Amino acid sequence: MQAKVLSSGIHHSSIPQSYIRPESERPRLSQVSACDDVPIIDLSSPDRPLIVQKVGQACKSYGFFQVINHGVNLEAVKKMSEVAYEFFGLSVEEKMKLYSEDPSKTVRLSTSFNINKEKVHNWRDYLRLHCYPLDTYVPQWPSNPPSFKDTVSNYCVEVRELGFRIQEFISESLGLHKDYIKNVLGDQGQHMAVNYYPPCPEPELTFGLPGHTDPNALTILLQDVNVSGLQVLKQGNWVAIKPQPDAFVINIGDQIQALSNGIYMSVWHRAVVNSEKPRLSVASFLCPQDEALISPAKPLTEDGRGAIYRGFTYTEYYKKFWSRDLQKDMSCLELFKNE
Ligand SMILES: O=C(O)CCC(=O)C(=O)O
Repeated sequence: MQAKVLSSGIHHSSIPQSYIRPESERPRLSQVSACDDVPIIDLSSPDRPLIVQKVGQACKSYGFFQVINHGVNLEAVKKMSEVAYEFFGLSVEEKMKLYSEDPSKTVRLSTSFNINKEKVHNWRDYLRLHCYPLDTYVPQWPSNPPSFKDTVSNYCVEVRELGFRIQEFISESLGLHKDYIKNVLGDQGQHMAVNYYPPCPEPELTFGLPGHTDPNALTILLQDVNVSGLQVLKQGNWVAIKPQPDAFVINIGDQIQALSNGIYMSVWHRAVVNSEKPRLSVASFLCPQDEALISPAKPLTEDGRGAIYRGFTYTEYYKKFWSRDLQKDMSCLELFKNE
């Protein structure tokens, strides 16, 4: 099969035309400053009300935060990064066995975002895995590198627990019962995107991933500690998030924005590339059960604004999300607003 991935060993001295963004959409890297007040929340604090308060503040003003002392085994995290690098270092023939452009596939290696729907491509390869229930999906995962299945399964179990803890903090911070989000989302799905951004000869002209919000409920992102690339939109400006050792970046997704009746923000974020080093990130997405009915929590609609969003199932939402290009100007959630 023809190599369609960027991690094919082919060296590019300039980027192909199909990756070049129009002038008005480029990342303008020199105008991006470092975010100097990233909320960092220590989850080992015995003061639970303080954690809840900090989570609430971060969700309202940024839609994202970082957690440290999060309880996920640091050795499991290290091994996850190592096996991910090993996977992208495999021969192109080996990797292409998993290649697919069909977003409905539960295991696939792909490139860019939605290569058949988008006008301009992104400088990214990614391995996308469904991860829950593990028994169903692990047999379909790559068996090369040989440690892949065990390492990634362990990581998935730990990260899922962390996600549930954070959902409790978020529920409480909205004045809801701690299990509110978990109860509404049902038996949550879990997906993973292992993103690999090869060095790019012209990083000013393209993105690893352009600005987007995540369609799911909560994202737990492991950043490459040695190579920056994540940027978030803060008060209309893109700011760079410096990787913090032993931390996860937590992003509020569209479903929590909807449940919170727009009080919390599904954060706009993007990944930029650089000319020197490959970069890796591992995004774990907790997603509502397919049939879960998502609508603003009743107590949050009683301030005179009513429900901003109409009710929808996650299946409906997810289909809509993948039928579009990742657009930098409008979140998919806009399409679910009440008149
Ligand atoms: O690579 C990153 O830092 C961001 C990844 C991301 O936004 C995604 O996978 O949706």
